[in-house]
Order: sequence, then structure tokens, then C-alpha cells
Amino acid sequence: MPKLAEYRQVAAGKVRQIHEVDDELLLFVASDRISAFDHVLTTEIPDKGRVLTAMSVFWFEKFADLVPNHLVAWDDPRIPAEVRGRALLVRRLEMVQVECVARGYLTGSGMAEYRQTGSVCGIDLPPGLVEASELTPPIFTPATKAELGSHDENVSFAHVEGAVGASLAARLRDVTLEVYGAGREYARSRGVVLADTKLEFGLDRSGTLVLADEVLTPDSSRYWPADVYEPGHAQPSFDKQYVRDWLTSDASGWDRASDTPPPPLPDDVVAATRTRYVEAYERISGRSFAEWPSPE
Ligand code: Q0N
Repeated sequence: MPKLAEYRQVAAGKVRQIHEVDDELLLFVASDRISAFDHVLTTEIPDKGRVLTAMSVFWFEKFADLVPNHLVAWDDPRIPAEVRGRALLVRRLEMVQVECVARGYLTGSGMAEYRQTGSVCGIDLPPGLVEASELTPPIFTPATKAELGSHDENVSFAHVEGAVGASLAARLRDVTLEVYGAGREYARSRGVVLADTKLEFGLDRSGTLVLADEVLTPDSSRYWPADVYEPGHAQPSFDKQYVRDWLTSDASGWDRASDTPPPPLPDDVVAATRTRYVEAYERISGRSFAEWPSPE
């Protein structure tokens, strides 16, 4: 088995890295790091990388006949043993430089823009919507990647057309809404509200549009528990709520408004959060996380 260090790192995000395997293949590696309130925490959540990888694979397989994807293998001798279960072998693509966001509920930057303008990414919405209102039908709200450390910037559909051409723009919108719509209905049937998602696409050598990155994971999408869903206020996060509650409690001693980094998480918050990630995977996929590969 190769060592991860033998594969040159070609890209890194806050919690994921990409390494080069050969001319055609990359290794997409998810870490156990977690972010909250725009900080990457010093405490890791054991198994988070494996859970999100398993979830991505589940969705790639589910959507395989809707759109081709970059997944080549999730258990393969070219995957180093040290990252087994949290690394995917993927096809190298020409990435489309558009963050393809679909929203079925109004929250986050979508809500902020609606409050200021009554529209999101140039899409007029009806008046009277509140935090977490359902959007029927869901809307395509593309964004462009900002510098590391700042937030992606919402753009209009016309902006995407200008950047990639009208035909690819339309295909990005249509596929994004199809994937999100299918994911939302499926998740709902399993007691989870999939509020929104961010997809990334690439083009293969034949010019075929291919779904890349991670798909419908809690890091790329907002997951809310369906049993307490109620529009009009901020919804609890399915996965990160224990972390947010502790960080904003007196017990943490942390001031979110300060520019100090958050303190390490207590063991009980880590354990509860790990359980939530596993629960999200098992609820959505119907599969047992115990069966997912691990380094041992
Ligand atoms: C690629 N990114 C941005 C780390 C990952 N299949 C691919 N082929 C070529 N390039 C990429 C992929 C994929 N997926 C994607 N960088 C390279 C994704 N980053 C975001 C931050 O975390």
C-alpha cells in the first residue's frame, strides 16, 4: 500500500484535502476536523471523515443514473491504509468554477439577501417569508468562490451564463435542482430536512458534465431534524447543535464576537456529536456504519 505522503497534495480546504494519484486520478480525503462559527476547531470528531465519506458514496450511488460522478473507488489498494474509509479515488476533471447551490428552505445568506432585497441571486420571492420558510419549488442560487477565509459570493444566473456560457449554465442549474430535489424528498422520508446544498461539477475530456466534490454531506448541506421543524426561527442543526450550544454557553467561556479562537470541546460534546453524524448516515442510508471500511 502507498503512503499518503507519496501523493502530492494539490488542493486543501478547511477540512478536506486533494492529492494527486496519477494523471487521471485524485485522492479526495476527508478529515475529522469540524468547523463552527467560521472557525476550524482544535478538537476533532472521531470518525467524522469516514461518516461523511460513506454518506457521499451513498448519494453518488443513488444519483448515478441522474448524473455521472467522479467516484472511481472507495476501497482500493491505491488508497493508503492510513486514510482507508475517509478517502475516495476520483476522476480528475476540469472543474467548473461555480458553486452550485440549491435552496429548498430560506436561511443563511439566502435569508440575509431576501431581507435586504426581497430576492436571492436575482430570483424574486414572495413577500412575508420568514427564517426557514420552505421554498416551493426550490431555487438555484449560484455563488462564486471567494478568497480563503471569506464567504462565497452569491451571483445571478446571468452572471453564471457570462462565466460559463448559457448552455452549461442551464445544465448546471437543471442538474443541481434535480439532485437537490431528489435528495430532499428522500431525506424527508427519513425524518431529515435537507434545507439546501452546494454541489460542484467538472467536465471530463469528452465535455460531459460530472458531479464532483462531496455530495449532500452535512458539511456541504444543511441537515435539520424534521420532528422539530418550524418556520419562523433558526432551526437546530442535525449534526453541529451540541457544538454550537456548548460554544455559546457560559461553560465554554468563549465570546463568539471576539476574535479569539474557540476553546477545545469537552469529551461529552465530542461523543454526542460523533453519535449524531453516525445517526445521520444510518438514518439516511439505511446502512450500518460498522460495515464501513476503517484503517484496521
Ligand atoms: C478539485 N477542488 C475544490 C478541498 C476540496 N474531480 C476533481 N478533479 C479535479 N479537481 C478537483 C476535483 C474534485 N472534487 C476540486 N479542488 C480540486 C474542492 N476543494 C474544496 C475545499 O476542500
